[in-house]
Amino acid sequence: MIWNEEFETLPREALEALQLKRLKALVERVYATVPYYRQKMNEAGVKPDDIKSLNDLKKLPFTTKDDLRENYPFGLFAVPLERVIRIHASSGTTGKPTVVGYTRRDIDTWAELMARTLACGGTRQGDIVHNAYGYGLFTGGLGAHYGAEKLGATVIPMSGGNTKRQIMIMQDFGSTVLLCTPSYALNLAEVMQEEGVDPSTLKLRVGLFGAEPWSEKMREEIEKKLCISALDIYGLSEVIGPGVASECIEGKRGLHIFEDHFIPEVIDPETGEVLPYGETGELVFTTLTKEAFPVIRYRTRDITRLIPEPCVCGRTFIRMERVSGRTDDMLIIRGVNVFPSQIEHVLMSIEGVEPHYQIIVDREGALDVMEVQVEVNEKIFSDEIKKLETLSKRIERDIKEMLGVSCRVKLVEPKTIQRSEGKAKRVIDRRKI
Ligand code: DLL
Repeated sequence: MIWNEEFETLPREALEALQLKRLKALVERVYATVPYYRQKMNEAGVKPDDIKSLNDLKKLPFTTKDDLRENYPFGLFAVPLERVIRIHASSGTTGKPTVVGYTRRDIDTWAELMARTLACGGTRQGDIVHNAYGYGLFTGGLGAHYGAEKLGATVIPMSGGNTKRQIMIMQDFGSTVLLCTPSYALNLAEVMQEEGVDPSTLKLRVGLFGAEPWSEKMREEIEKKLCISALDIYGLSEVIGPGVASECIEGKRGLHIFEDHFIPEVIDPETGEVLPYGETGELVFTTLTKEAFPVIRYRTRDITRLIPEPCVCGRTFIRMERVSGRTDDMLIIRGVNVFPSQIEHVLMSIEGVEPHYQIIVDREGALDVMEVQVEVNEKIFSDEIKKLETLSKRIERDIKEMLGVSCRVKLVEPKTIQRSEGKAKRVIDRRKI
């Protein structure tokens, strides 16, 4: 179902005209109201008047996480604080969080975008939306909540954690749509099994999962274990939260970016050069309608590519491929670039290996060493030692073949790797460089 037929199916020409009009207004407003942006534009020698076509976007300087840090907490707000009715923040791995603000209109826009996202996944009025994204400073919980209400569905504001209770509520209230991170969806499936709850007896039909990278194999796993359709939804606090892009139930391939509100670009992360459609690089966003916290050419560090071909669902918005990782997730092991998603891909194609793993990187002398700890199922774990050894050797060989880097594989007992209630932590880097 398309929530906003008028905008989501705009012919490209009309869409681009709308984007240009909004872009010009944005640049003018930001130049006038945010000293930091004004200074950066002056340094780059570009004035609001220089934006005459969408192509001129690339004249504008990028905004990075460091720019946000330098202006912590409210320095990049484009409206006085009295007009900000909500604050969210995302926790970084180090130091201070990234802080974002919303005016009343921003909250309305966000609800509209999340209503679109839910509808994209086939949610409609009458659905019982089980929202297990965390409520709080994280944008997942409240973002999805307002969208579900706007759509007219019945929302259960579960938040994360307390997994057994989540399952009881799902059974008793008849939840039909599940919202949470993909790693938490697997956690739910596992606890259901432990508790003897057969997922096919639940009313769950579809899950909208995001906030962390996951793979096609993991989608299959979740679909099988929870007896639902699993769709990918994407967003980040700096741009608005969830509601930036989402997969549709009809196409289930690539996430539609809500281009009437955000302009995407994919750049070469080394040179900053804009790449043609189809090429893989770092995703960059410009927000077109946000009032309190607009961003210009924000470098997300997420790696993907844009898919311009039309989709069966009828939406005219461009799609992005599922995010395969982050430029800053990339591990450099003895000079070889390694993404956790590549390791996940190898693991998931091996029978008996569970989708629970952790990558531990350390340094022995001058040498990087990588250990992959991975759970195997009960059946394999009770096999004789020799079989387990053969299996770990096989995984080591497959990883070496795929990534060109050797690692140690440690098979661990079922349920020993810590389960996530939100974003899973896949990598522990103990090197002190
Ligand atoms: O994670 C917003 C969100 C909430 C998205 C709920 C989807 C569902 P942040 O905490 O600011 O915001 O983290 C943003 O998470 O830059 C990506 O690296 C990652 N991420 C988000 N969605 C996906 C996804 C929310 N579908 C960061 N696939 C982003 C891969 C994702 N990574």
